[in-house]
Amino acid sequence: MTNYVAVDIGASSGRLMLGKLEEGKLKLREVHRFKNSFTFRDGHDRWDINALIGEIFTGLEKLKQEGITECSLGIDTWAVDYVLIGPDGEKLGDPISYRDSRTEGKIAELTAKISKHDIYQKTGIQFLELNTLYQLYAEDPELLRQAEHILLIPDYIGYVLTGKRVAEATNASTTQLLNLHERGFDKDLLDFLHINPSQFAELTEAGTYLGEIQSKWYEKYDIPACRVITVATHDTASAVVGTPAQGENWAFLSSGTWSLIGMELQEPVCEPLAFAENYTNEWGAYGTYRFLKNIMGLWMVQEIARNSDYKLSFAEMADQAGQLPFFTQIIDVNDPRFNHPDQMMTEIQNHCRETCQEVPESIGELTNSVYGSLALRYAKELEQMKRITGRDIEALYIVGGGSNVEILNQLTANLAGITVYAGPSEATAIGNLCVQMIASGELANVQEARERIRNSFAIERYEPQQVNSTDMLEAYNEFINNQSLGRL
Ligand code: LFR
Repeated sequence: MTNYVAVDIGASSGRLMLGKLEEGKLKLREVHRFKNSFTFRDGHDRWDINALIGEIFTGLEKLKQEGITECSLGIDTWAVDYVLIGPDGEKLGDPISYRDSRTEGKIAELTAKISKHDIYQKTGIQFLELNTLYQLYAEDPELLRQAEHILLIPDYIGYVLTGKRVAEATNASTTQLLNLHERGFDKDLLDFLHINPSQFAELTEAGTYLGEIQSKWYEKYDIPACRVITVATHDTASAVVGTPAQGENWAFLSSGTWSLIGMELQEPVCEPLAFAENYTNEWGAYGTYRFLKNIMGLWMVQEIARNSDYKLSFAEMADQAGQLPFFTQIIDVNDPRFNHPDQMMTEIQNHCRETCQEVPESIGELTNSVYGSLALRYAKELEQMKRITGRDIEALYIVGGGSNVEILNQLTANLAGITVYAGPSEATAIGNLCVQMIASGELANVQEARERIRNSFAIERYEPQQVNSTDMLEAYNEFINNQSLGRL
């Protein structure tokens, strides 16, 4: 029986999960978990990539100690960030985080030279300052010139482990540098950035064999023999594979540091309405598209926790938030002011003050204001997606760590007026494992994978309770429109 290992690293934590298929059921066990965060070094907010790779080896050593001598291994992480590699094959510096301030104002600057419309027609990708396109635009030109290779984070980790370089497609699409129609890196955009196409590795589909871990690592660490598979290396792409959806008319919400709400489509949707509403068409595993929007997500709650020195656990925060009436405040969660404020609590309070709302003071009140506003935003985007795609949405599948927040699941069901299914919370790692299982032939395809997930993990169901959601959504839309007008 094959041992499958998912390395899944998000912006706030990483883990190694061991997965197996036993009597038709997926069995999952956490082997190692570690924290992740960026710190300000050498003028930028940077990830400590060597430390993350060290954690992978620690996890693999634990497996070996348990007696596991062989495994299949897949790596997924957050998207858009990259590592520059010099001629000697070594990184030119620690990768800069997408929350670094270097890209502020860069969309406006760049799109004054190439129109937004042209970029969207080529790429179908939403305009977010964190996209690799704007990061590379803001990059030190000398470093970029020295760089022989540019690898996104999971591709870089795969390269360190195996010595093989690829540009996995689900993650590469988030760069906003892929041409949807030619299904490759867009020559004009690369030219514009003074990047030679050879600096990027070959575009590779999820589910491809990458290589074995290089022998030098076995000399240093006592780890199992690992066969590395290039999975859907973008964590959100893996989360969608790991979504236990059934039938046709469903949407997903991958809920973690970010809330990614969207639909799995067979064709991209780049029509004017999608462009106007800044919807994205990220590439999914097996030729699908993730038609979605980024919503600020639990980052705001994570930051409230950090600002309050982790006085309450996330469960306690949710509990206190749930005891208060919702919608006392409405926050425009996608206001860029919440991207990376010095102090999230103060930023939320200032936003409420400036919009003449009652100012939330306690941790419970602040968390309550975020949850209510997230649920409103989810409901709004579900309506938008129906309008843009012309398709119905009958159920929402919430996966990821945020699917454990019961009150948020119920609020979302109430406001959207549809059934919400919540779980599994480890959908990303599960999606990572399933792509490996499909590659090895143990699972036939994504449909079978999703059926197994449904039969293997507890999934909670939330039916909408009677609320006057139409009035609430109208008030919300008016508030958001006023806010964005104010920002123009
Ligand atoms: C989620 C995620 C999102 C991406 C953001 C930045 O972890 O990968 O999909 O937009 O992080 O990389």
